[in-house]
Amino acid sequence: MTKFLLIFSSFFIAQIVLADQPKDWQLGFQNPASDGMRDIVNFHNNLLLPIIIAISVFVLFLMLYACVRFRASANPNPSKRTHNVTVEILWTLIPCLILIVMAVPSFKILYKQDTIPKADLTIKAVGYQWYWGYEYPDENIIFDSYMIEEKDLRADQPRLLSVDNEVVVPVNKVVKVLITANDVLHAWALPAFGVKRDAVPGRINETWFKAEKEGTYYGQCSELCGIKHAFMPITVKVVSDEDYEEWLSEARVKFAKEEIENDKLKIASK
Ligand SMILES: [Cu+2]
Repeated sequence: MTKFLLIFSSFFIAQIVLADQPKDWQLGFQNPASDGMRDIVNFHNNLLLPIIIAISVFVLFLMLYACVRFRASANPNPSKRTHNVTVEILWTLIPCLILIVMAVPSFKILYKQDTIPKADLTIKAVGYQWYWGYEYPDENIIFDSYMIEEKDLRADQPRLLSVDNEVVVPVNKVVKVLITANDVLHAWALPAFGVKRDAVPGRINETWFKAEKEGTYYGQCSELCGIKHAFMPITVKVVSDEDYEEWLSEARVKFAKEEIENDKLKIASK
C-alpha cells in the first residue's frame, strides 16, 4: 500500500516538476507559466467545469426520472400535452442566464490578453512550410528553427517538440510577439503561456506573454498548414537576465541579420 502511495504521489510530483510539455495520460491543461494562462485555467476549473458537471448530472437525472416515472407499464394512458408555457420560458431563460454568467469573465480575460503592456522585448515569429523563422528586430538577430529528427534527439529532448534553435527570452519580462507567415496560414501557440495566434501571410498579428519561471516550454503550430504541419514545433527557453544577455551576445554574432543578407547577396552576385 505504501509503495502504491509512493508511486502515486511521485506521479503527481513529476507532473509538477516537468510541467511544461504534454504528458502521457495527461488530463486538463499544462501548468500555467504566465498570468494569462492562470486566468484561463481558473476560468475553466472554477466556472466551466462546475457548470458542465451540473448540467450533465441534471440531464442524466431527468432522463432516468422520465424512464422510470413514465414507463409504459406504469403509464398505460400517455399524456397528449404538447405545450407548457412555463417550462418553455424556463428552458429558454435559464440557458441564457448561464451563457451570460460565462460570458462576463470570459470577455474580461479576452480583453486582458488583448491589451499588450509596454514590452521589454519584441520577437517576430514567421511561419513557413514547415518550420518557424524568428527575428529579434531590436537586436538584428534572425534565425530559423527546425524540428530535431527523432534519430538525433538527446535523452532530455521530447520527440516532435524539440528544435535546433530555440527562442530565448528573459524571465519576468513582457515579451511582445509579432506573428506572420510567408506561405500559408500557421498559428503560433504555447499552451503554458496561454498564447495562440494565427500566422497570416501579409498580415502581422500581435500577442504577448510574461513567463514567470525559468524553463523550457513547448508548443506546436496550431493551424493545419500542410503535410508536415505536425513537425514544426515551437520551443521557448526562459532564462535569467544574465543568461539572456550571454545568449544575446553570442546570438548577435551567430545569427546576425546583415551578415546573412550580405551572404545571400554575395551568392546571388556570383
Ligand atoms: Cu504550420
